[in-house]
Amino acid sequence: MPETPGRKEVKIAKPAMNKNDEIAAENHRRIEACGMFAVNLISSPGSGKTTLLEALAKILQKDLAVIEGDVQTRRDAERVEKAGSIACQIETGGSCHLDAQRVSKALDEIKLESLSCKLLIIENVGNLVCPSSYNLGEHMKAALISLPEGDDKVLKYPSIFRRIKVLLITKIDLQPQMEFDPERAIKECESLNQGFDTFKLSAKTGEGVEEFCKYLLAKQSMLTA
Ligand SMILES: Nc1nc2c(ncn2[C@@H]2O[C@H](COP(=O)(O)OP(=O)(O)OP(=O)(O)O)[C@@H](O)[C@H]2O)c(=O)[nH]1
Ligand SMILES: [Mg+2]
Repeated sequence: MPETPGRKEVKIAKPAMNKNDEIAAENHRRIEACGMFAVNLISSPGSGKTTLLEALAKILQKDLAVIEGDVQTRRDAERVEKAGSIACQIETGGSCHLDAQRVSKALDEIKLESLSCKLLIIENVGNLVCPSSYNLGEHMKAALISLPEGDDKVLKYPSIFRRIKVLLITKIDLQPQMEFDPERAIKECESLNQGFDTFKLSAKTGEGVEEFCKYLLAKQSMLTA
């Protein structure tokens, strides 16, 4: 293009997200080639992500592989391994979310292509905001809200609730002690998102866990049908 005097051509850099999405697409391709269904599990710290994964690991054993994301420590991966599943820890060293590049390295570390798991669950760093913008290569995002957090969180942190395919209302065993109206959280989520399923569960009593497990396995079998 001829240059107009006084005007400078400005090259616009590719947005950072494009690179992430490219790597996420490659992660997705690798996961699908192994016949696994992948979930990106997102919530505030302490909502019960790892406790749910321990409960799923007890049922699924080596049919489940988990990638754990935390700022620091290998604690969550150790918990999942102890419960019987394959686990790999990502320590972000400060970052408040996982990205596709880190997950790609973790897929290498667990030797994805040599596994014969049905499900891959990625526990994101405990944070309700930042993880929502980064695709990791998953088939679906699932968000947890636990009863002690309060039933008003969906509209306060809408970005993740717009993107989820599953809403998990956790620590349901605490219902008698908590002023938490599950229907309020579900209704507010419906105002943002018309395509999600809901499970109310307790990883402590086991309520709803088997049902959620069957749901995930049904999603996996649809991949290979
Ligand atoms: N009553 C009750 N407590 C639960 C349940 N699930 C988890 N907890 C408790 O909640 C606390 C936090 O659980 P974690 O599973 O470590 O939470 P997390 O979401 O993995 O936390 P981060 O990895 O730090 O983000 C622990 O003390 C658990 O025992 C549940 O279903 N009922
Ligand atoms: Mg955890």
